[in-house]
Amino acid sequence: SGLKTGGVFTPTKDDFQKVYNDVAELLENNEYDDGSYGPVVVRLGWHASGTYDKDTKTGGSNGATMRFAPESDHGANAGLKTARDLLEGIKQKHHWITYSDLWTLAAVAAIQEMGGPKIPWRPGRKDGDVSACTPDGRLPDASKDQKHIRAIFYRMGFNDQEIVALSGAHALGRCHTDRSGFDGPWTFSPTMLTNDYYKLLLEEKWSWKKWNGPKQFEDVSTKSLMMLPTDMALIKDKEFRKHVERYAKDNDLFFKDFADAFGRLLELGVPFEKEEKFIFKSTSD
Ligand code: CCH
Repeated sequence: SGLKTGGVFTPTKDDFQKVYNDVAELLENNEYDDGSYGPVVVRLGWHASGTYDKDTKTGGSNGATMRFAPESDHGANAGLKTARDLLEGIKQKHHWITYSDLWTLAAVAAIQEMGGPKIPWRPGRKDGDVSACTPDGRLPDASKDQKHIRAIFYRMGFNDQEIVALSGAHALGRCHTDRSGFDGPWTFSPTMLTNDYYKLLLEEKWSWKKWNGPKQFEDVSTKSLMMLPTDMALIKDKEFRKHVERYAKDNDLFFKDFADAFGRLLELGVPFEKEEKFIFKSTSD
């Protein structure tokens, strides 16, 4: 466990593994959604990080500025208070960890606990103040097309292959009418990370859902699954589609590329002092 030198606590890998274990224990809950907080915790890590702008070097997970308005009130962050509140108990117990390290570590724990790949992670983020909040509009708008997706993710520094790999996270969780306005899950197993998102995109027939809500797709055969306009753009666009086909065929390849891209996402813009990354033990190891 951590060393105390001159009153300063220096956490070790074991201390971070304890945080991982405590997060893992909180995730399953039969009262919530599909039985797990995992998806909303992944989304918190992604939205905390996906504000990065490589040209101005602003945004990203460093700072954990989503704790403050106006960022907490940005439309894209609706519902993420659930994840932040869930993790507050962990912060109170392990007060030495920064919110920015905690949120990203929790996203790694959620991916691993939902059957996904190991995501190497390292500490070093510092919490900022309200002045570092990013302007609204840095996260993707689900009603848009491939041009918008590219503009948003290229700004973070990702390429087409990485955009498609990251999008596979939509195997997890669901849309909520009281958060984004959209409704429903993408896959039949929303608490397990698999390449089903890509398979369903290619294999199901999708049509516009007839309802009063925002424009979204539903699967023709069961009408119980959904795709956003931005999800469908990944098979309409030839360059994106190539990667959807690769990942639909090969779950190992998806896991490898997802782990690389998601690990990088969580590190965008962070001035780390140390190179060493930790690979956490999953509960099932
Ligand atoms: Fe996403 N996502 N996402 N998404 N997302 C939503 C939910 C989740 C977009 C829009 C939405 C990524 C990329 C995109 C998750 C992870 C990732 C919702 C529903 C919308 C809308 C929110 C609600 O109503 O609760 C758009 C647009 C893009 C890209 O163009 C990426 C990248 C990731 C992670 C790597 C996860 C997980 C969820 C489920 C959350 C939950 O609460 O179940």
